[in-house]
Amino acid sequence: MAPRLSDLVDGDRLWARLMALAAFGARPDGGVDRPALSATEAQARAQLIAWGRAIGLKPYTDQAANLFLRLEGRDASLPPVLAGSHIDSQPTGGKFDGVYGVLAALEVAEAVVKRGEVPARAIEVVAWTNEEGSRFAPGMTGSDLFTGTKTLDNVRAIKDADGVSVGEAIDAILAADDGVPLRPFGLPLAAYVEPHIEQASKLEEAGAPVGIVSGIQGTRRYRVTVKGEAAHAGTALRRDRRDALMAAVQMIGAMDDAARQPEDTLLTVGQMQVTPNAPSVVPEEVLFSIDLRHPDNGVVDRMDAAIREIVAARQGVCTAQLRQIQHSPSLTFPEAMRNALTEAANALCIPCMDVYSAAGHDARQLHYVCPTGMIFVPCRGGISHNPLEWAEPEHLTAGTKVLADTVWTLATRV
Ligand code: HGY
Ligand code: MN
Ligand code: MN
Repeated sequence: MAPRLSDLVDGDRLWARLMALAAFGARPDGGVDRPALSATEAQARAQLIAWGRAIGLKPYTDQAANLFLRLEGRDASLPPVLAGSHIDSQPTGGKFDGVYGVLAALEVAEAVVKRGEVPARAIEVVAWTNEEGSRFAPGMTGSDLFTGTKTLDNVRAIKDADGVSVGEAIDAILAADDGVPLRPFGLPLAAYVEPHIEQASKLEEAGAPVGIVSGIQGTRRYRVTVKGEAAHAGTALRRDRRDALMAAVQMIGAMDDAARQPEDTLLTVGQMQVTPNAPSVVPEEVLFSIDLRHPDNGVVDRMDAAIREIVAARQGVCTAQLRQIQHSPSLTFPEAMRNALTEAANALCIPCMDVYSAAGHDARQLHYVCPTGMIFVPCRGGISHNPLEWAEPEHLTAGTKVLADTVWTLATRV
């Protein structure tokens, strides 16, 4: 009897590649800073392409610079099975967020090649562009463009803090590619599976090496611009001031209070730009971000109304503009996909449990175009978006084994 595909998963090779990819954008504290569409990401992309080509995978890309590594199946007319995640990181990122999913998928492809049996469907490894949204906001623009939820013009116009547009950055990445053909967006898919670290501590607390993800919580993201007037900190009387930062602080305080009651909604103001940002000048303009999340769409929508009301009511003598840049309702992955993943784990006698994703992932977009599922593995203390992010090799291997047997089942089913 042919070995199970998972028997050919090589955890040491997976770990070695994880550590090798972590070198691109390595921080002195052990973390990773690999901004989307940056030179360091381009180097990591080239390394992925080289690994893929060495095992017979054919690279493809698209106008979003998403990277696909394709292992042909017996029937090229059948939609492929896709697996992967992203390789861009937060500025204070870790070695595993995103990259684990891409390299687990690559490991599965290599196991298929070693097995020597060609499945009916092609299997493709994917690294989505700009999942994190830290350099270019909002994130997930690669999977948004692939699935048609955003238009290329709008995405290309997004700029980073230095005024570089997504369009310029994509063009530079594509120009640096060596013989990687472009494909249109929207390739029909048989299924998509995304392995990822949990970025919370439910699996670790339960002692489960693998989580079968039931769904992803909903989110709305905003940018608020408050405009006032620059003035002298020593001579401008308070009654004459139009202080944009004080108005913003009032708004954020009121939003924080509103988010605590009645349900504790996750509200994060992670980014703030003050102009002119000079100690002795009354701030004339403030731009701040809002990241709002909750599993219940009704709670997110009620907070949306509260935020809009607070911005309007707390402008004072300033003016304020709120712009929603993302709205993704909470979702539940299909039962059939979750069952397939659970059956693969059970057949391997790998303990698994259902787990909900509080973090966002590209699987959110793929869910609306093909049967989609996610596999989580524990990360130490649930720490992520932090250089201390860590995952145990045996858990990463276990998740990859579950991915392998699930992908094989999906790729041999026609
Ligand atoms: O923010 C998120 O949920 C994802 O980790 N980028
Ligand atoms: Mn991620
Ligand atoms: Mn992340």
